[in-house]
Order: sequence, then structure tokens, then C-alpha cells
Amino acid sequence: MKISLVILEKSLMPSILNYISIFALLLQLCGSALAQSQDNKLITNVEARNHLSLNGTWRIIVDPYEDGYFDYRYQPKQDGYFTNQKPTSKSDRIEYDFDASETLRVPGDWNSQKEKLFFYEGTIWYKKDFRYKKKPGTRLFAYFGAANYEAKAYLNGKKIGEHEGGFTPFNFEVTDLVLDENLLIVKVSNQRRLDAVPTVITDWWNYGGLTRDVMLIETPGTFIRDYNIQLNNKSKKKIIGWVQLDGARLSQKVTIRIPEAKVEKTITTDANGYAKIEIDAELALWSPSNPKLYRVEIKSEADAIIDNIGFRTIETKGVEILLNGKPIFLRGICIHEQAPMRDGRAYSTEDARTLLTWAKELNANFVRLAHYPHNEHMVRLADQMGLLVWAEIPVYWTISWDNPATLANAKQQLTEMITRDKNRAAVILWSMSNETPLSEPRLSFLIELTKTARELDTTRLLTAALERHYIDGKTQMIDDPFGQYLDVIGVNEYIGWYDGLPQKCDTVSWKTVYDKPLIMSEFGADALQGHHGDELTRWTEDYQASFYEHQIKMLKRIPFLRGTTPWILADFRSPRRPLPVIQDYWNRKGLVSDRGVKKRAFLIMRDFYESLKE
Ligand code: GCB
Repeated sequence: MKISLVILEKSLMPSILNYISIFALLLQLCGSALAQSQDNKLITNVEARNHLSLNGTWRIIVDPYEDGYFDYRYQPKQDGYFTNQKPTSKSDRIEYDFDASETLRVPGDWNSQKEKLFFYEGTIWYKKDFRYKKKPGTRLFAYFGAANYEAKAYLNGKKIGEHEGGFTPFNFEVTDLVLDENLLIVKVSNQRRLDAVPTVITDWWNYGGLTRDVMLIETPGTFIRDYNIQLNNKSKKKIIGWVQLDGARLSQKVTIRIPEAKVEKTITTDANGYAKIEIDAELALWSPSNPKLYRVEIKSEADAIIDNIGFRTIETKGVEILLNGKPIFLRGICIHEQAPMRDGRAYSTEDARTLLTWAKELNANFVRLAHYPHNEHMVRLADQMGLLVWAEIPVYWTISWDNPATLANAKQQLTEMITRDKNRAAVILWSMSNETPLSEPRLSFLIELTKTARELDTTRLLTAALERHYIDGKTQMIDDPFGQYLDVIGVNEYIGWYDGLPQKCDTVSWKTVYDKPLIMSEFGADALQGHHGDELTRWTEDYQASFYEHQIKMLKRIPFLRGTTPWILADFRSPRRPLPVIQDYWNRKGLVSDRGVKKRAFLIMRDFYESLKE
């Protein structure tokens, strides 16, 4: 950067030098921008890499006025909190002190860790000290599983990067900045914004903070940054995909081995570090009844990484969803990333195991991970437990459809989700959006998202929770124009809760203009666990049970229905649900209570799914 400044000064001289210098400056700026983005491309399968966990206790400063970032003119400060200043004499005036401040646990949202932060929306600064013994030839990356919503990160006083989007991972290269003793400071803000994704209104808690694992990843100079290994949808005997190296020696031999299937293939990456994979193989196919994962070894000259990957095909034909060529009905359930049996956001394998075990007890073979990408533990465990996955980004209700920055942000979140989870056999559906009101700008925005998804992943199915409407008071019509761009139609409906009483389901029938499978991606009713009354008394388990009975009868009458994901597995926090005693800021549509107790409706759904088992 210093060099550029010198050139800039020279460029003020009225001479030919001027132009040369500007050109040189531009080149340099482009160069550094490229280097930056190359360094910060997402690294996948991080748990399997050498890393130092930075989870644990972090010092924090709550900064509602962003004093650590802006001066009184609202200009960014040079000496913000990220410089971690200390008084050098007794007369020095420094108005903050990380080391005397309170702490939070990472991973974890701040709202559920301190009562005073329950409703907090704003900035909190996090600080972690760590020691590190540098190893020659090793590159280092600060990796964040997610920070809700916006993060600016600084290592040893220098900014290393920033990220927007609360549910996807990101990493910054820090090779040249790491010392023996280090100071990592992250400013996290969960301030809601109209132009953000999601926008200002949602029906879930805006849990802020470093909500997922943080680590320092070690890699060799040139390493296997990413790879895609899956079965070709057209032939069950061919593995297709690619590997991507990152570093200075980009053209190398890379070997892929699947010892159990006697697969071994060596390929050579091109000048960009990329090589395609195509391997003939005889594999046992992954399915909910046999969630077979193979140990896959990928080795380059200096790097080696191991993953456990399942192989299956997924397609549609007319209204059928075909898993490994056979029609399947998706017996699903929606899940929020709400911690089971406590407040806060779920983040661990144990949380994932509790939630997915409840799904299994419901006889589910499918989960809709609503309304944003869940943590990686969840998706990996679904892979191991044999639960198919619908994964989605928080393009929810209203979005600034006309804003190009909002579209870029949504695309980035979609890209990060697909990059992280594309090797999970469990994931069969990428969902673009949820209940987004019809308009031209909305349609163009969503079409752009489908383009991104299809560029990144040619094998999975695309879906969205679409709009529908009554055509005559008792026929629900699905003709949302976005349906044309999707493989599977999703629809949320609340007939019997927001729309009449449960009996209304008996009179409603469904039509669609699409020859595509339908997943009823939401239906549900609130019930406080343990609260009883008759079938028409709102908030009781009995109303909810009756709602499910009528819904099931209606659903059975839809000829093109190929899956259901009721709303929702467990009660979850929502600021839009203040009704005292009943809600107390919980959405009570769970089949399981916020303390893990199953409601009557759970058993009704479980029996329905039992009857659908092949
Ligand atoms: C919906 C939304 C979901 C809400 C749910 C409800 O349609 O997609 O996010 O939580 O309804 O409970 O109202």
C-alpha cells in the first residue's frame, strides 16, 4: 500500500510518467484485490484439517453506539477498540479495557448468555488471545463457522477482513500476521437492516454473536482448498466432480482413493489448480435406510484430506421424486436452529443429535432446515443418520428486491452454503426463498439465485416455498410464476390456524399448473405443552391435535404431493410472539415443547408417517 501512495504523489506531476504511474497503481490495486479474494475463498471440510480451536471464553465489550468504531463525526476511527490500547502512564485516558471486561462463550449467541443482552441488537466486540508456534511453510487462516450478522475481524491490530450474512462460514488468510502471542478482535453486529438478507422482519430470534466454531486452520503452502465428489445423476456407476488447489504450485498430481470401493485415480490440476474428476465405481448407494458413507482420501503433493461421502442420485420425473431411481415420499419436519431444551441458538453435534433423534422418532426420512443454513454439524449428522435435507438461505418474506447489493449478498450466502455442503449426500434440495410476495423485481431476483445455484451444483434439485391463492374460496391454486424455474414446488399453508378453523381443511382441494412434485413445506398450529381444552380452544394441545388430523385428511387428497414438512419440530424463540403465559416470546407451533416434551400432535404425525413407510 505504501508503494501505491508514493506513485500517487508522483502522479500529480504533469508528464507521461503520470499515466504510467496511474496504470501501475491500477495494476497494483487489481493485483491486491485478486490476491485478497483468492486468499479468502472458502475452505471446506475444516474439521478434518489441522487446526487450533479458538472456541472458549472471549472477552467482550458491549458497544451500542459503536464508540469503538466511529468518532463523533461518524467517521471510522484509526484507533478503534481493535487496537486494544492500554494506558502507558497513570495520566493516560483509555476508556475501555478488554481485559477487565466481561466474557462470553464462543460458539454461542449473546442473547441467551446474559439476561441484559436478551433483546440486544447492536455491536459487541470480542477479543481472544492465543499463542502459536509458527511452522515454516505453513499457511494460516482464521475461520469462522458463522457470525450473526456482520463481522469485522482484526488480528494483532490489523484488519483481516469482513463478512456479511449470519449463517454461513468465512475465512481470512493470516499467514503473515500470526505471532507467538496473538490478539484476535472481532466486531460483530446483529443490527437489522432493510437491505440485508434477511431483512428487518422475521419470525425467529435475531441471536447475535460468534454463534459457531472459530478456529485457526493450518495448511501447506499449496493445499486442497475444495473438492466436489458425487455420483453422476445419469449413471450410478460414475463418480464426477473436481478438486481445487490453492497456493503457488497449482499444477500438481492429485490422487483420489476410496479404499473400500477399490477406487484409485490420479489426475493433474491445471494452471489454476483445478482438475475434473471422473471415475468408474461400483458403490453401495446412500439412502435413509442405508446411509452408507465411504472414506474418501484426497492427496496432493503436500496435502491430504479425508472426508466421509455418500453416493446417491436424485431427480424428478413428472410429479415423482426419485432417489436412486425409485420414487420416494419425503416424510419431513421443519427445524429451526433453536437449541433443544434451552434458550439460544443450537451449535454443537450434541444439539444436532437431539434434534435429529426427535425427527427420527417422528418416523421422518427428511428435514427442512429452516430458514437459513444450519451449522455444519447438523448437515453432517443428517448424512450419518440417513435424513434427507432441504437447505435454504434467509431470503424470507420481504427483501429489497431492487437493490443489487442485496442480490449480491443473497448470492454470496447461497454460494457459501453450497460450497460448504455440496459433498453431503443427505442434501437433495437447495431452497431459494420462503413466502416471498409476488412482484416483477422479486421474480428477477429469484431467477438470478437459481442461475447461481445451477452453476455451482448441476445435480441437486431446486425448490422454494411459493405463494398460492384461492380461486373460488375452496380451491387452492399453485401458479406462482417462480415455479417454472424450480424442480420441486414448496408451499406453506395454515388452513385451520391463520385461515379458518381446522374443519376448513375438509373443504379445500389443491390444484397446480405445474407437472412437478409438491412438498407441503409448512403447516402448523400453536399449542402450549400441557395446556388442554376442547378442539376449538386455541393454544391447547387438543386444538393442535385436531388441526393435524384435519390437515392429514386434506393432504392425502393431493395427488401430486410428494412430501410434507410440518411447522415445526420444536417451539422456538420469536420476538413476534409476546402473548403472556402462552407464548412469552416463543412460537408454540412445535410438536415438541421448548423443554423437550412431546405434544399430542407429535404422536399423530408419527403415526401418519408410520403408515407411509414402504
Ligand atoms: C410462516 C413462516 C414461518 C413462521 C410461521 C408461523 O409461514 O414461514 O417462518 O414461523 O409461518 O409460525 O407463523
